[in-house]
Amino acid sequence: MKKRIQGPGLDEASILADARKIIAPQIEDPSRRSFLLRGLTLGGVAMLSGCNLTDNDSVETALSSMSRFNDRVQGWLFNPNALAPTYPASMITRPFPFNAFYGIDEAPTVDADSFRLEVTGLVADKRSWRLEELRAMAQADQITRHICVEGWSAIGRWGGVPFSDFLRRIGADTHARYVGFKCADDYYTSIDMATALHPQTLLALTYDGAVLPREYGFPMKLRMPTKLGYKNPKHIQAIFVSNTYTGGYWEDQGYNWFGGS
Ligand SMILES: Nc1nc2c(c(=O)[nH]1)N[C@H]1C(S)=C(S)[C@@H](COP(=O)(O)O)O[C@H]1N2
Ligand SMILES: [Mo]
Repeated sequence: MKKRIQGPGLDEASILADARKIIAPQIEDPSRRSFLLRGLTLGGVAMLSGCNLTDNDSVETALSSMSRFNDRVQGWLFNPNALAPTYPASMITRPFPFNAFYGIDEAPTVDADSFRLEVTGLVADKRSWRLEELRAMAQADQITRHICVEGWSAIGRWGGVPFSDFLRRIGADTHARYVGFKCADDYYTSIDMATALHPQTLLALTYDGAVLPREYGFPMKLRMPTKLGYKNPKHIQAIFVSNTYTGGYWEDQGYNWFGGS
């Protein structure tokens, strides 16, 4: 059975190790997890992904399809009403760390007056937005923890427009799968609609009561305390609603797409 689906040069042990990494996080019950992981065969990988493992390309396709499957399972497990912890102002990390795929001096400079937020895709109202128009909407505030996969976390205070208010204002199709973001640097990402609508997901315009500083994402970032740092786009320039998977800057390099709890 194994031999039939195994093409020349395919390393069974490493394929199974990769497949286990992909399905491990989303199975909560540890006894079921070890059962599923121990029992996983190349035939199982082929079955879960609907791909024939005949060459390295099809292994890649199979693993990436399992990864999409894993994203969907994480989406099903996501509790849209569970709130991330919030903290008192005394616990804010000072100074708040900077992180990007470049140094702090290279953070993009965006001109506030000429800035327009582009809105495209499955939305009723595609007109672009000036910063003042976003500032005129009802604002919310949160003190939450940002967790970066590089091994640090920090508590910060962000203010801005609850993203679900914004999505409703632009007449977004909230049954669409994804909301995507393009940023003023080369960074881009996309998130699941359930997280986009989560009550703590904020289109953040301020940090600690002042205009969001350049290095922390001016003119706006999407703040999601339910997701890891790399899912929180800074310097947002364009937002689109879509049913097509578009990945992300880190996600396309192997980071988990769902990236959250
Ligand atoms: N546009 C853009 N957004 C980004 C990044 C980036 O490089 N560019 N890095 C991500 C990562 S990995 C982290 S940890 C946080 C860091 O945000 P901070 O500088 O406010 O700490 O931004 C995220 N969003
Ligand atoms: Mo990060």
